[in-house]
Amino acid sequence: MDYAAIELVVAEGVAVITLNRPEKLNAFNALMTKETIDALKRTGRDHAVRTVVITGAGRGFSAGQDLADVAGRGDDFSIAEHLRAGYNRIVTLITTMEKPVIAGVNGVAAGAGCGIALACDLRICSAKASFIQAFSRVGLIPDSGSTWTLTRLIGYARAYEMAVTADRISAEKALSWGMVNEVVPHEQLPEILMAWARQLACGPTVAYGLTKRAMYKALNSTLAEALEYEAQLQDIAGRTADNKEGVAAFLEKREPEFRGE
Ligand code: T3D
Repeated sequence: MDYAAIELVVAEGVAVITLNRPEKLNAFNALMTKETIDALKRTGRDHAVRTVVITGAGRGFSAGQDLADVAGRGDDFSIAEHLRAGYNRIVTLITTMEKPVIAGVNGVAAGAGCGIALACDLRICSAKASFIQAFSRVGLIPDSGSTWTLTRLIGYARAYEMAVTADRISAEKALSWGMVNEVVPHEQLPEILMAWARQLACGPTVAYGLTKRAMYKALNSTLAEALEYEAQLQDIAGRTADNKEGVAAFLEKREPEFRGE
């Protein structure tokens, strides 16, 4: 589709958003931020899209904020507004999209690039992938939701260690820490990533979306609140065509054919 700093390809129920500034390790400039927001809105609205993949062109996933742009800012530049209008919207679009979003981490994910990978529902990684909370190297604190996602994924001590050391965490260590779902040989990443995406795109999309909504709410709920919210959302899931199809398929001893409805 019509983008310059990203690519968006939709096929077989899967939208692939490729961050596409490989010469800068897909660092985010204003255009890439704007286009990523647009692509996430578009794919979120498109009922034909049942899974979204975010990956990077070349040898990186994303090196975060383009630091060349930072150097050119005036004194009146508001970083808070920059975050609200950019990374915060990207992270919110990913985490509230009621369909699975998979990060295909093909290489280094640093700074806001790391935050965006962590905001996705699943992370499928190349063995060459790595994660760097690079912010403190440039005198900043973690942003793009990293203070929230990373502390929940790996716990405070490891999250704080990553933040203050800005050390590179290998894909294997990320797997052992519970930051990522699978690490695969580098050459096989595109194939395995798309196998995950196509499988999820054939699933009960409404239930997948409601699961995401329920789990996010549960992260800040009491058990009693989570039980009640599950009941409310199950009421919605239980009225979908995919629920009827799943039950029928079980009783007829066949594979279900979910349509995402
Ligand atoms: O102020 C605000 O906007 C607040 C928001 C902050 C959000 C953030 O993301 S802050 C953190 C910003 N990111 C970083 O600090 C990471 C900077 N990059 C690196 O530390 C290294 O590039 C990596 C460790 C990620 C990878 O290292 P390496 O050795 O594999 O690659 P490289 O040679 O450093 O980079 C390759 C090219 O990409 C190079 O360009 P060149 O010299 O070949 O023309 C390099 O300058 C460029 N590049 C990499 N990261 C960025 C970048 N250019 C601009 N901005 C970058 N972030």
